Amino acid sequence: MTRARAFTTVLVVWVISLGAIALAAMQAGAFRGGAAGRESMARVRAYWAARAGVEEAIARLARDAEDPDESDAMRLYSEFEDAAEGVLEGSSWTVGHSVRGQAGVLLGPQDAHSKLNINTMTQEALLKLPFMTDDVAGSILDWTDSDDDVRLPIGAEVGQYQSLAYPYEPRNAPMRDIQELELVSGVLPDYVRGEDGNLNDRLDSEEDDGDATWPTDNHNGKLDSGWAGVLTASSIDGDLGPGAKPRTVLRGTRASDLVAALGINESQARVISTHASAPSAKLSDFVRQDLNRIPSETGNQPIDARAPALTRDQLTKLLGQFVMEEPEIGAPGRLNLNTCPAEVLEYAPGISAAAADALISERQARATGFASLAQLLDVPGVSREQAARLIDLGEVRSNVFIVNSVGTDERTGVRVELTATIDRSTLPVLIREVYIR
Ligand SMILES: [Ca+2]
Ligand SMILES: [Ca+2]
Ligand SMILES: [Ca+2]
Ligand SMILES: [Ca+2]
Repeated sequence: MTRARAFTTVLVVWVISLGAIALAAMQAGAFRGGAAGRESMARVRAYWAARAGVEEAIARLARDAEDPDESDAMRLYSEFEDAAEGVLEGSSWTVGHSVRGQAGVLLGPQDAHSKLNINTMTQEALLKLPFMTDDVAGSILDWTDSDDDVRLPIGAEVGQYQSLAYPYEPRNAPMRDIQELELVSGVLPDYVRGEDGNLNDRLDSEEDDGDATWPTDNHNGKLDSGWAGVLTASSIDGDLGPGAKPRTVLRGTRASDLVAALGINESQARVISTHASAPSAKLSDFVRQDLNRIPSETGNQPIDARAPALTRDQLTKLLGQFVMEEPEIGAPGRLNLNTCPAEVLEYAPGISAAAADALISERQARATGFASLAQLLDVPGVSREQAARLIDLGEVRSNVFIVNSVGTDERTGVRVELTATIDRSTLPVLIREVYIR
């Protein structure tokens, strides 16, 4: 009896002990589940805040696309800045970006057109980049050109990539993403990223703490990014001109239609339409020289030596409302001369340092930026030839912006980062790509 009781007691204690262990395990599980639940709720709140930041930017871009202020090229950017911070219930967002070599994080989306499009770069232009060599520049051009012929003296085509342990093929078409550069033979990720280890165009804490964490950085409060700080693959050219109206293709437009569209006389219209029919003609040719000096295709004789020069107003209309030929869908974007940093101009082909300096100081003096390309002719220290070259590669408005929006749950500090590429090269505004971190 005693033994049985003792047994029972032991059994009960054992059962109770097991029960206690089970209960403790269940409580621990419930605690972990609760923490996970709280964490995921915090992530949901942070996500919606980040998303609100992206939507605010899209709303500003759509409004500007539908109702542009043609006298103020910078209005969109101040509206972006106004919408760059906000709060939802229990959470907040910040939209920001960093500019290579400048301090901290600036409010608002990154203008993709403030960088040079990699798909427009020549060998000569590529060679100005730090760490660039002839063979890497050749390999980049081989990566994007459509053929399989290895560039001389040295480049890389399909054979080079097929001989790797993990073979792949070059795109043989324009790059879609700046990260794609890292696949090109001879390119190291460090060249592309510099201190911007996560390639989000934003100075993050781990990118400004020296060697404490990857990536290595110089802890100077500035994002010393690599090639990706001056190059992009995201900018897109479009056919929308001032007032978001489609531009007219100049080549093939009848002289009589030009008279009405530009407010010019018949001899001016004839020079423009005759010159535009030449395959090598560029819109910038009408800036390079006055109409009475534009030669005919066959010789050095002017088309019409008595054609009056275009007035500023006529030239503004010509450059704003016309394109030489129909742009291809998704063609590489042009550089925005209102927003490109001085450093990006250093890598722009054919632009002298003096002209770049003059452009930047004139721009700083104009709160509304350059409202039209024709205003480049007013920049002291920029020759007509330099103005024409700026017009060949540049624009005064942008189509594509990259919105990096960080949502933060106020109570837990949990963050969600959304990076959305938004595009108004056609209307309505499109979201091309979204990354979530
Ligand atoms: Ca190729
Ligand atoms: Ca970063
Ligand atoms: Ca670091
Ligand atoms: Ca730095």
